[in-house]
Amino acid sequence: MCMMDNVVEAAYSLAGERYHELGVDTGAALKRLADISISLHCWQGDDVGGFETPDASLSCGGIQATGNHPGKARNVDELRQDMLKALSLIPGRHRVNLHAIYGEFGGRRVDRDQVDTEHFSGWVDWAAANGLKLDMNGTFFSHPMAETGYTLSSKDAGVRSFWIEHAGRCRQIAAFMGSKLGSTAIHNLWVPDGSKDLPADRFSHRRLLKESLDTIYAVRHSDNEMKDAVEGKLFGIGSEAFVVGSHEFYMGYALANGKLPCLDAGHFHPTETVADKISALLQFCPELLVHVSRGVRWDSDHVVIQSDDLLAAMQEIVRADALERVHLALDYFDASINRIGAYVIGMRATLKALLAALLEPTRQLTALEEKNDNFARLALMDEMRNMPLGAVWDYYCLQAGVPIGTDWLEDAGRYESEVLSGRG
Ligand code: RNT
Ligand code: ZN
Repeated sequence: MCMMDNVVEAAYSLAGERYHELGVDTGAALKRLADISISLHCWQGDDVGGFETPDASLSCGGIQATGNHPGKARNVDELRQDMLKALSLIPGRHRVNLHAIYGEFGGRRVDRDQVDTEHFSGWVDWAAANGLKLDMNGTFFSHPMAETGYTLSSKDAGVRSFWIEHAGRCRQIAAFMGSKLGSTAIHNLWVPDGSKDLPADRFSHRRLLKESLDTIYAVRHSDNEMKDAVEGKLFGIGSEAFVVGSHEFYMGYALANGKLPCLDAGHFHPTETVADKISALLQFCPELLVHVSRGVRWDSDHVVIQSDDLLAAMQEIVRADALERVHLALDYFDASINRIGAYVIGMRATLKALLAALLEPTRQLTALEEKNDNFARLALMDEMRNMPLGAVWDYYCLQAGVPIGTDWLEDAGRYESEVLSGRG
């Protein structure tokens, strides 16, 4: 044991006493934290380009990665290597979230209506070999059939049926992942459909989207293999005036059809937060998917940090005793910084926010509230910000065998100079 380890253990023990005074058991909190798996999004590793063709890149469709930091993954092997590097700097056992454009197509052009389980069997083997589970997303953007701005809600029946076929195949792939890896895969559906300027006919597009979804979900899969989530949005790039799949649309659809609403933290009006929506939706649906992201002005996909919004969302999940019911998946893409760094910042921030929530004296806060002692409730909430969370987190990292504190920066920097900088 090195001296640093002693310091971390001593700090943890003192921190434990501070939390104990408030009736919080740090050991129990760390046990609960270790049980939480977050889905790591593959698309941060290559700026949402995918590997369909050698020159694949993110093109129009409501989302955009900005920046040209060198070293992005150029193929599946590099992406896997990068994600494993990132995961080696993050405590816990996690999942990997894939998109249809990340299949292994063997250099052939495989269109979206042809994508199949065989293109993902390599991912399944890789996940199994590395103790990971997988989740899946259909890719309804960066494609000529999405160029009008409409996919599943297009007025063109041919366009709709192309994307319905795609969705069906991606759900099948999710079921394949879930059954092979013995852990339900979430298939999340997000389509970019909408328009830049005022539409004359919102109703028909929404009716068509609903019909397409009904057709897609008429095919049933076992819950043990896969579950469906649907993700709404307020606006996107090129869909500023109208998004067909708005929050209300998908909330209605999910509740009426037993699907998981997916709340993306960056997809609401700036003064709205997903935190407040969690306990509302959990009254009506058994499970939710949260896309952990960070909105900055018009961008909904900045790297996640320990913002107030993130902490509030994690507190809501813990306070509602809903860790089993809320699935967490990161969703952001920043092409302007070291991409492994981006992964690790977001994962560690989310875990730290969860830990802060797990270390909250929720029972005391509720008791104060029930006594109408709202001054004390507010004071205790604010004092919690200065509790030695970092000491508990460092100890967790020590136990998990991952770098403590800022030690991982050196590691990520070395990977950048030794591996990433060699990429053209
Ligand atoms: C887009 C949605 C969606 C995507 C990913 C790549 O606004 O948030 O979740 O970010 O599917
Ligand atoms: Zn999202």
